[in-house]
Amino acid sequence: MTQPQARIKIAIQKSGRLTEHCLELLQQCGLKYSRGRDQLIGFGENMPVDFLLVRDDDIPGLVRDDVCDLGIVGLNVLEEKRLGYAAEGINEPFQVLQKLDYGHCRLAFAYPEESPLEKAAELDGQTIATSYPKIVGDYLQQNGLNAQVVEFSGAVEIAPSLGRAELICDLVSTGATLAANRLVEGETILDSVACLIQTPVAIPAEKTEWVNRLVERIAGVQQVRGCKYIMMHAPRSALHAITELLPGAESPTVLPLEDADDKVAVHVVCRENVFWETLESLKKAGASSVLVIPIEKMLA
Ligand code: PRT
Ligand code: ZN
Repeated sequence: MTQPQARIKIAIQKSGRLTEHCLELLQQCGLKYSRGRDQLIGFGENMPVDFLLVRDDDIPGLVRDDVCDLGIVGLNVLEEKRLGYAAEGINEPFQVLQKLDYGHCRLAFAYPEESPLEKAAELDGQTIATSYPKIVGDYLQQNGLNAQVVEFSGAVEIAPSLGRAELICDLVSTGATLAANRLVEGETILDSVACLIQTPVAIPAEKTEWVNRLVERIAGVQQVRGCKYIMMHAPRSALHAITELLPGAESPTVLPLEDADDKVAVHVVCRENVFWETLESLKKAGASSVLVIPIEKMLA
């Protein structure tokens, strides 16, 4: 039986934009779990892996302090915390193992529609409201800009209308929140995505096997999620053009078609997602009966 101290702990967001994605990822790694009565811990039933459900802001600290071996958190939160640690002289507080395929957003400046400001170079002397004062402060310093930063812990987008700031720097994904507040998006200073992080402390021997297995499974799930199996019919003469159109395609399997000398069936694994635009281009290039099929598991 696994000793209690050999169980792996992974910190994930308790309730927010990353939660469902993180739980789904762990399930796809084969983890079956039950939730504690307080709902703050998920106990792995078939692997020595438990997860802690916490606020996303607490995840970097839990991993840095080795309370958890692994964590999943947005790069925006990580970067803000990393700058905080760096200011205290603590370098490399966590290892970023992998960027995941969810939680995409960008940290960008935004200006009121009627503002004469248009680009970051015009920020001197302005006041910027943000929940990410360290990232914004670092950007200003790197670019030799002399603006003031005011920290807002939420509802940053209303700061200009409250007269607290001339502009904001906040996370954007669709842009709907900015538009609803009559703000115009400016320069992006950080492209963010959920990241898998690991404690800076050496993993004890009794845990390494399962930490490595979990990390490998996460990588495997990520790899396969972006992949698609594509099948189509194509004129033999268009084969080259069609292969060029497929994102991240490996050498295709080309099969003859019964009663058609000039046409073949093409099967190919694409290592990137395939969008409608690509299908339309394939059709234009002569392909027909195009099928895009998700891949469940792949062993390289
Ligand atoms: O309670 P807890 O502290 O854990 O949660 P939280 O409220 O701090 O975080 P949460 O759940 O809102 O977001 C978790 C993480 O998701 C963030 O740290 C980002 O890494 C990522 N993420 C992705 C986003 C967004 N997209 C996003 N759009 N986080 C926040 N937003 C907000 C943004 O701040 C703005 O208010 O959504 C609004 C803008 O969205 P659009 O679609 O209108 O542009
Ligand atoms: Zn938070």
